[in-house]
Amino acid sequence: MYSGAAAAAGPPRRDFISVTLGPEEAVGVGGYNNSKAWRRRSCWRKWKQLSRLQRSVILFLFAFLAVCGVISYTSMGEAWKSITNKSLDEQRTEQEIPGLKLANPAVLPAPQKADANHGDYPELSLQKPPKPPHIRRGPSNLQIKAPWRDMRPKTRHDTIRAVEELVEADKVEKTEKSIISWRGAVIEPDQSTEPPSSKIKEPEKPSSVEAEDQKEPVPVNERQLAVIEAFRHAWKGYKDFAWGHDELKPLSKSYSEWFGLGLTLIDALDTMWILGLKDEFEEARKWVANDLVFDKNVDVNLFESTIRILGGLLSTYHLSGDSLFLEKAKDIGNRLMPAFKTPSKIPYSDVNIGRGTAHPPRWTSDSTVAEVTSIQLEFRELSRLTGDEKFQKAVDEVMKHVHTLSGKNDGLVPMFINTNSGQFTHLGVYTLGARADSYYEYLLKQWIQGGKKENELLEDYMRAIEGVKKHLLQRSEPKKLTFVGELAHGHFSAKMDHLVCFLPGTLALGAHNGLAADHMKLAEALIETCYQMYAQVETGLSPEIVHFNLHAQKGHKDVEIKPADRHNLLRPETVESLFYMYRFTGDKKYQDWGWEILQNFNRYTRVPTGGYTSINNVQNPSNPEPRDKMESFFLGETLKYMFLLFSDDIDLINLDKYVFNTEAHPLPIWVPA
Ligand code: DMJ
Repeated sequence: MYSGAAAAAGPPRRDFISVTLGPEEAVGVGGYNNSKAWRRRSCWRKWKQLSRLQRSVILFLFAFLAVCGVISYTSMGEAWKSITNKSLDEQRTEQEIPGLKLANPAVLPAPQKADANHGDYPELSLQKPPKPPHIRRGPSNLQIKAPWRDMRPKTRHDTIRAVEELVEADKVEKTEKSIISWRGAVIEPDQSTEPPSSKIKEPEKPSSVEAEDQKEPVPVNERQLAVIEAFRHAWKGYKDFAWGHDELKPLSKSYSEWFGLGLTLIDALDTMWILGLKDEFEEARKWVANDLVFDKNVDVNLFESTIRILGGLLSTYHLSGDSLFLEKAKDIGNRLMPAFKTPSKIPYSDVNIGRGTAHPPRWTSDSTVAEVTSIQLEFRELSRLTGDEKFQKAVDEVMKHVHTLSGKNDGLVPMFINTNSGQFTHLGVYTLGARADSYYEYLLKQWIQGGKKENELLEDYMRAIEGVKKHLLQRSEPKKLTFVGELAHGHFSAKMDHLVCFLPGTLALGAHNGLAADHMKLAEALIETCYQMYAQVETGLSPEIVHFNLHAQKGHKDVEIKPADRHNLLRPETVESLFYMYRFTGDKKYQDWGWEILQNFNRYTRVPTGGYTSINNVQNPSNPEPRDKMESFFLGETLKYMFLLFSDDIDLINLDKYVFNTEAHPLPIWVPA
């Protein structure tokens, strides 16, 4: 407003604050004066010029602003203080909790994150850490990253490393998702029928023939059906009267215990598999899963439990692929190991599988040579499957030691060996029957199992067969049957155990594997003799022991039987050799001989209410004197070899892929990796 006009209009109205500028104060008139004194004087003059009301309003406004300033300063200070204190508390907590301690505590408070309130709920926070942005399974070092690491500026190197880590983590995840199957094939978990924890890692070397080579049971012929019928009849007796016990007593409809480990059931498992008896197999499997317990205070014979139980479980594992049987095999294998804790490392005959102690028989510190040298196939296979070499080491040591021992006669071994000295005892008696038989069998079979590389085994086998030829072979009269007798302190005895009838089969197996052709000739001659041990007897069943006539006498056959030897225990050896002979020659006469034997078992040993029985007198068809006992090897061996003998399928347990232990349990031949 222009002040000259207001003056001309009379005194100004007091209600208005008006500022009248004097001429010296006018800008541009008399120059610009901005000195402090001038400004102070000017302000004061202006303040004086204000009305009282105007001055009161201004003072009130200043006072109001001052009060507001004090109040807001106080509350903001509190807020700041609380923010600062919380941040420090958090730092302290993180540095004090084990596992969360920072190697290099941050100098500045860490930036607050949206979820960074774990200080308020430490338990929750520690138990369940916040998920990282990418969730993947894998080793924790690939997942857990220090929080500060991600906050560093990313260099090119960091980015490459991060990608590498992701690739690594992805690989780990894929590996974890894939499971190695028992057959050694990689399968996806959803294809797997078993939880991953029960999968068995297949050893890398040496690898075995894969079990998938085994075909589903092929259609069976009439003779095989007869074997299946015989098996079912035997099984019925066992199931009805002896379920879960060692042996059936079919006449008294009860059972006998030897080890109390369901011996017949275990011995028969792989026979049921081979015969295609799946229902029976499943039922027996359930018993193994639920009732077979080795943690028992019981003495078992090392050899018998190895060939029947360990061997049976291992072969059933191979045929069925069911890891239950391997787990059980490992259990019994471990429990048998105390037997090897002897001064000489030649094992004791008996082990208490519950207590972990072992001892020789009460009357001697000797072990039987066949027993300590016929557990090797099983323990070696157990090592291969478990990757634990202790089993193989223990039994290999026995073989190496026996290899070096003196006291042999052109490769033939005595029957006893001392567990203290490690030396043979009772020198001078040589047999291929009881107490020595499977020593010879296992020399060849270990050599085959191991891929024909262990030359000492082959050497000992070849030398022994030469020893048999030189010292033990003779011909009987009148039929001139070749037989294997015994040598006692230089005297030949024309005695032959039925047990020796494993030999034609073993010789044929050796010849099939490239050994001397004359071994096959000898096998052919010996299997004829073994057959005659049945054919020349009234019941058509062999006695336990025969004596051959060396001199022709009118009215006498080749075979003589002493009263103490005329029992038959349902043994397998002749049928076993018939099987090998048929496999390698295709000569049907071997099947026919086996068929005769089966019919005679049915005629003289079958118990109508279920089961078969050993008999006391093979010479009395009208009363063979049943003994009331069915040995486990009748189901484990005799009927199995019968079934295989009548089969024309060479892949039904292919002999280039499997080697039978001495209880007829097939184990894989190791193939080079
Ligand atoms: C079985 O236990 C085995 O075959 C062993 O080698 C000898 N004895 C019986 C069968 O006769």
